[in-house]
Amino acid sequence: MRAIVTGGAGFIGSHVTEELLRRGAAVAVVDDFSAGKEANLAALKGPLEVLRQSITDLDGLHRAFRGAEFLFHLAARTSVPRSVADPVETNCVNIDGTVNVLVAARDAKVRRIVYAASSSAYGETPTLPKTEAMRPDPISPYGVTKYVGELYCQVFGRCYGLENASIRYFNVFGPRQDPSSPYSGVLSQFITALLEGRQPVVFGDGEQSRDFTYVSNVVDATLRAAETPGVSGLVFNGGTGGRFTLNHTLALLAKISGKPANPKYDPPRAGDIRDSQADISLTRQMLGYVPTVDFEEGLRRTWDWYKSEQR
Ligand code: UD2
Repeated sequence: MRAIVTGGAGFIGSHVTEELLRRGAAVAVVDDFSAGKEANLAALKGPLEVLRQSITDLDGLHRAFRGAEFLFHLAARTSVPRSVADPVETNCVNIDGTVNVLVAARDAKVRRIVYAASSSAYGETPTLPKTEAMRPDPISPYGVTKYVGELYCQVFGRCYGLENASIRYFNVFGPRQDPSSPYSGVLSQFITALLEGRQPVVFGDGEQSRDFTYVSNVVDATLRAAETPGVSGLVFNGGTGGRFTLNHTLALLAKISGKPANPKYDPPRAGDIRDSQADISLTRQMLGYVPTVDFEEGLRRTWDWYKSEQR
C-alpha cells in the first residue's frame, strides 16, 4: 500500500505516518515544514519518503501524489486565535489548499482520502455531547475552514467518485505537540510551563471544557476510516466521549507532576468555544472505534515524553 500523509511532519500527522509504517505501508509525507519538523520523523523506521511541498502548489501535488492509493490530509493552519488574527492565511491554506489536495488526489486516482476535520465545526451548538447529525455552526474562521474542507471532500465524492471520509478531531494531545508558539494546544503549554517552573496561563475562568483526546485514539479512528468499506462521504467524531475543564486538568497535572499548578488567569480568547464533548456512537458503530487511552493515562504519557525531551 502506498499512502500519502499531508502534514505528515506535524504532530498528529507524524503519528499517523508512524502507524502506517508500522503496518507495512510505504509512506510519502507531504509537508512544507511551516509547523512540521524533521525531528518528528527522525525515529521512524520503514519505507518513508519526505517531500517538502506546500498544499498551496497544485503542480507540486500532482507530482507528489503519483501512484498513491490512500491519502491522509492533515496539512492545515491550525489554531482558532491564529485564524481570528489572520483569516485570509487560514482560508488560503485550509480551503484553497484542500481543494488542491482533492484535485490532485482525483487526478492521481487515489482510492480514498481521509480528511482531518475538527470539532470546531460544531461551534456553540447548545447540546452536549455533539453528534454528527447536528447542524454545524462554527464561531471562528478556523472552524469555518475545517467544515468547508469536509463539504469539499463530500462534493468530490459526488462529482468525481473520489471516496472520502472525515474525522472531526476533538482537542488532540500527546507527544510531539509543539509547545513553542502562542497558538500551541493548551496541554502542551500547561505541561511545558510546569516543567520549566513557569505559571500556566488560563484564558477565562478555566471552567471551559474539552474532550481532550490522546493522539493514539485519533490515529486509530483515522486508519479505520481508510480501511472500512461503505463509509464514503461520512463524517465521524474522533474524541473520547468525555469532557474535562481546564481547572480539573491542571489539578490532574499537579498530581502527576507533584508540582503545584498555580495558574494565572487572563481574559478569555476571541473565537473560543465554551464546552466541547464528542458523542462517539457513530464512530464506534460504523468504524468499530473504541478509544483505548483515557485522559489521565494520556496525560501521564504526555508528561513523561515532555520530561524526557527536556534532558
Ligand atoms: C480547537 C478545536 C480542536 C482543534 C484545534 C486546532 C474546539 C472545541 N476544538 O481547539 O479540535 O481543531 O482547535 O488548533 O474548537 N487556553 C488556555 N491557555 C493556553 C492555551 C489555551 O487557557 O495557554 C485555553 C483556550 O482559550 C481554550 C482552551 O484552552 O479555551 C483550549 O485551547 P486550544 O488552543 O488548546 O484548543 P481549541 O479548543 O481552540
